[in-house]
Amino acid sequence: HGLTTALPTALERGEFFIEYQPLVHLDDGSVHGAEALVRWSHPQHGVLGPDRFIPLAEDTGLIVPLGRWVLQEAVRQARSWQLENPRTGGAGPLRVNVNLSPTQLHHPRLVADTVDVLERAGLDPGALCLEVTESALIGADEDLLKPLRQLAEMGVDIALDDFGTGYSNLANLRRLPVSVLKLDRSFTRGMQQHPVDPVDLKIVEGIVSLAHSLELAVTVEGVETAAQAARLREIGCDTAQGWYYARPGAPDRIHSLVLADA
Ligand code: G
Ligand code: G
Ligand code: MN
Ligand code: NA
Repeated sequence: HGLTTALPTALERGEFFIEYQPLVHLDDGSVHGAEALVRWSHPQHGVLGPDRFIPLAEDTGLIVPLGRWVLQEAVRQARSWQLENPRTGGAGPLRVNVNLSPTQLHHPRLVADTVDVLERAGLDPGALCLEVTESALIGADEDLLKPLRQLAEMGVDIALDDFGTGYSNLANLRRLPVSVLKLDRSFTRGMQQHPVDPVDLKIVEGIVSLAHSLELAVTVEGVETAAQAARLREIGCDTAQGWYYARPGAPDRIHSLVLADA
């Protein structure tokens, strides 16, 4: 239908834009970084979320140029937040998370493109986190993992997104070049109930303890209330993302939050 025909030229027409949602440290609420979330400002249908067009972009191959554009924009934006931060005088600890879809993971230029984008923007590889879904890495062989391993060796963080929704063998985590688990929102939801869902609580405690024993950091998604945040901090989760802190928004919003910390 209409979206399918308009998608291939939407990039040239400049119809995509990025919103950023902060990731905060659970211990003190300070900003750790932000996740880049792409949107399509469609001339007839208005603003469309990624669920409406990412699957289409995957099927048509447009995800490769679109994903490269998101990476380039997000990396430039991160560098600009760092430079604007008077506290750090441009060195800046602020990081940016970018989602990678399975097709991008298989693309032969993933490593070269990423290195190129980082160098052009002057961003330290350690300030970039690439999010890959658990399902994209299930059964991944060494050929698929090699580019991620190379990026990890350069200092890029790799996060396992939507963790807990796939069926990965937990013991397999050890062989993946990941440094962060992003715990799926479905677990965080159980922390919001009164009383807290005891099974969800046990699962989250177990995952956090396993993750930490493998030296992985844990980010929790979908934090909507102060009570949830407090509970997840007690359990030992490291960073959090959710409407309680901020909805996805314009890049200036992240800048203001960083300044408020400073
Ligand atoms: O923006 P929203 O919070 O509705 O995100 C919905 C989903 O779209 C999330 O799972 C997110 O990972 C995915 N998504 C957002 N931006 C991108 C992107 O630039 N590339 C890919 N591959 N997925 C994205
Ligand atoms: O990559 P992923 O699909 O997990 O991307 C995050 C998605 O979750 C986006 O669609 C974003 O708008 C949404 N989101 C972010 N914070 C919250 C929250 O606190 N609650 C809910 N219900 N959704 C959230
Ligand atoms: Mn994500
Ligand atoms: Na996610």
